[in-house]
Amino acid sequence: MSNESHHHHDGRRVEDQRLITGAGKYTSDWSAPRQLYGHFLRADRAHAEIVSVDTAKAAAFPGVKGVFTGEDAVRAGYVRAPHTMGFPGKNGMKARAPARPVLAHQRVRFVGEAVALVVAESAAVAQDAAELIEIEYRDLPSVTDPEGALAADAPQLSDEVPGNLALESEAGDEQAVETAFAGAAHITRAKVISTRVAPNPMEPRACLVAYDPATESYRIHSPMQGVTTLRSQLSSYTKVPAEKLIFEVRDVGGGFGQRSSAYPEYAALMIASKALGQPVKWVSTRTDGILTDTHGRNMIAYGQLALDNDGKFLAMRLDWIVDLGAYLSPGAQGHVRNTTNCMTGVYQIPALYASYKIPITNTTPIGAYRGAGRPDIAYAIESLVNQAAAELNLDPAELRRRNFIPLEAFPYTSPTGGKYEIADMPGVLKQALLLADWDGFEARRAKSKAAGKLRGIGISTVIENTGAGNAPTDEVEIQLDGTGTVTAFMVAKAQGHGHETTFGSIVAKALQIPLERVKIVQCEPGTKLIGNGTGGSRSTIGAGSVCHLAAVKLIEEGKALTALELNLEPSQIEYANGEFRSSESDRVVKLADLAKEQTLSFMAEGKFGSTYPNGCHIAEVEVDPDTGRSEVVSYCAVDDIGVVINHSIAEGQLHGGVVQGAGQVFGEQMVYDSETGQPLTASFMDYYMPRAGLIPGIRGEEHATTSTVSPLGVKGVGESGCTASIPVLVGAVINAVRPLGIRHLDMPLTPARVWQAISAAAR
Ligand code: MCN
Repeated sequence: MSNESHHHHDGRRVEDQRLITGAGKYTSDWSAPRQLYGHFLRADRAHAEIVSVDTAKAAAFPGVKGVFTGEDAVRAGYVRAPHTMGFPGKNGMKARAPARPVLAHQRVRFVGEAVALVVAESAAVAQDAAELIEIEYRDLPSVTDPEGALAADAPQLSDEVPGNLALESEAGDEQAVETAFAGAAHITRAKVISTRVAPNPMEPRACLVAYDPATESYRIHSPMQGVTTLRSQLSSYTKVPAEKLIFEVRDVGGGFGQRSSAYPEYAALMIASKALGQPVKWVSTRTDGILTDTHGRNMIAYGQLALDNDGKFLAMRLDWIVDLGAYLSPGAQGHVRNTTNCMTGVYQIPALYASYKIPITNTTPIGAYRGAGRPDIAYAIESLVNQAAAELNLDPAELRRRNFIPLEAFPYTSPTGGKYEIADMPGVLKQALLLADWDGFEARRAKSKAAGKLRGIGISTVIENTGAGNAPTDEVEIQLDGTGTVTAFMVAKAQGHGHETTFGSIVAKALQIPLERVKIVQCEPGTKLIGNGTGGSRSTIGAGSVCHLAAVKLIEEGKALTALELNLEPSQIEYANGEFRSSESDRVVKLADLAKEQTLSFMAEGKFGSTYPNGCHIAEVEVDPDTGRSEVVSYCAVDDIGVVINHSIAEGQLHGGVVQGAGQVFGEQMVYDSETGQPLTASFMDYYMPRAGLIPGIRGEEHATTSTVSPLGVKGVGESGCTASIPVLVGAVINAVRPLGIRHLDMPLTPARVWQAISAAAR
């Protein structure tokens, strides 16, 4: 986002010196006196009855302190995973969730499910001993494909979930859509699949639990995205009161949605630490993580878009199949609900209807993953729009222009109840077309062709909801001490987002003091504060805004204290640059003076609704017809993220999101063998990760409209890149090969897949 305001006031990320010099403290950097080490034995099959588990040899192995199984989990009552599927079902249906003991009991339902926990003096001993556990399984047929799971003859995962259907739901007005389709001049149809991906944050999942019998409390170190939700989920899983679960976390190496959930491993470690009277630490391997960190996406949409003779959208219908994996994860709902919120995209579509079939399968449970449903709905709509433009031989930019929600229609309530604040789509589009030199594309295509390459251009115009969390409120406490240092406490949790810089600068700006005098502390152990976790790109709207409110409160209360001291009225006191003064007095009261007797505390809270960041991305690719390899040769992004706190951090967030989307487009995918249910991509040997060179320098610009949702005027940015980049990159590749007669390609657009499509088209 290189506009002029970009260069002067950003400053470096204050956390980076620590994070890039190895001075960060991640979960496995914590150790507790007398700590033991855990290793989880995991199911090596997708679906089976557990006939027997014999732990005798493992328990007798030198150095082993304890072996725990599903029996222990059932005895502890840790059997009902919390889930959020409160999404209203069709005809009053409620979500059906299979029980999930924290260690598998009687049945395993996916490869990787934890069956036993071995605790020993070292991690290596625990791992060796786990090999001695003898489990007799009776194999059951498995199903890993969500459409297959809904078939009448599909293997059944759970008596509690008849037909493997966890929930059936709908949104919008089916009748209105049918009427509109009956009168339409043209109907575009497409099956759009948002593939299953593994989140793969840099820091592997890990957990250290120390039980304290004196207070019956558990001290827990684990990578997380915020304490409030995680603590209440773990409490509901274990029935241990939330105040007895004390989290202590310093740095977190990436999250992407996956860290917001309570995992069964954490609860199993609680059982072990309590039983053995010693702390127990577990660090996952990369393969553990790929198998058991909640996966993302895996949504299939059968989409239909009806248009009139002028290319105006009349109606859209989406029939979704949304896989949840073997169990309902705590984060199961978010991505389903988000597809309804932004179901119109940026377009005026008078009639909308979506149906949802939400099955369980013999696969890793699914949770929120960067964008959580918003990339999926954007991909579905944008694919339909691009395909409609191609079928009608219209410029896809022009088709969009005809159908945008006009500026004067904001605030806009979508047919499914999304309340869009403001988005200047015609303006965003115009700016992006110029930036990308849209009109010069045919000349560039001809040039590529002369060099033997197929050039394609893609465009996406997207909007998404950010903000509005589940916590009742976001609280921030600011403490002012006798050195004049201001410390802001909150329960959002950065995982690489630069909150120490951005939230620090929000406080510093409000107080007109240097950033060096502000400290940001997130999720202090035992904190009483509540608030939303860092997810849904809501931290700046929520915790960030409340940082501002708390600083304003400090100024107001500081004026009252100064007035007392100077024998004046608060209205006679002015504040600037860390100093209180009055025209009635020649004394100056500094921030440090206020707190010289004792540290002062200022509390603020706020609850904010959704903001709607939006943007237009345009990318160009060159496809090599001989190898099927796509190279991204240009990437332009014009985004409206409201007021920007720190331009280089916002730009970094956008880049990260774009490349994460590109990873899904070009290679990332969790693949299961349909016969055996075995995952085929459970290590980096087989699971593709995007590299830095995948996307060339992104040319970005801002097109800001100020949000009125929060006092800062900001909109979220943490996920926007992902939402926009998936449709734009897929669209660009399809555009490149369309002259060969190829109309559709499914992700991932690996060289092999594209080459096969090109070869088939040539026959
Ligand atoms: N920001 C800004 N101006 C704005 C909006 C944001 O300067 N108008 C800054 C913020 O102050 C913050 C960063 O940009 O430092 C992201 O802010 P925001 O959009 O509020 O999002 P969150 O902080 O709530 O982050 C969550 C979001 C999500 S949901 C995922 S998933 C994701 C993402 O952030 N996971 C990430 N970005 C990630 N970045 C890193 N490094 N690691 C992850 O796991």
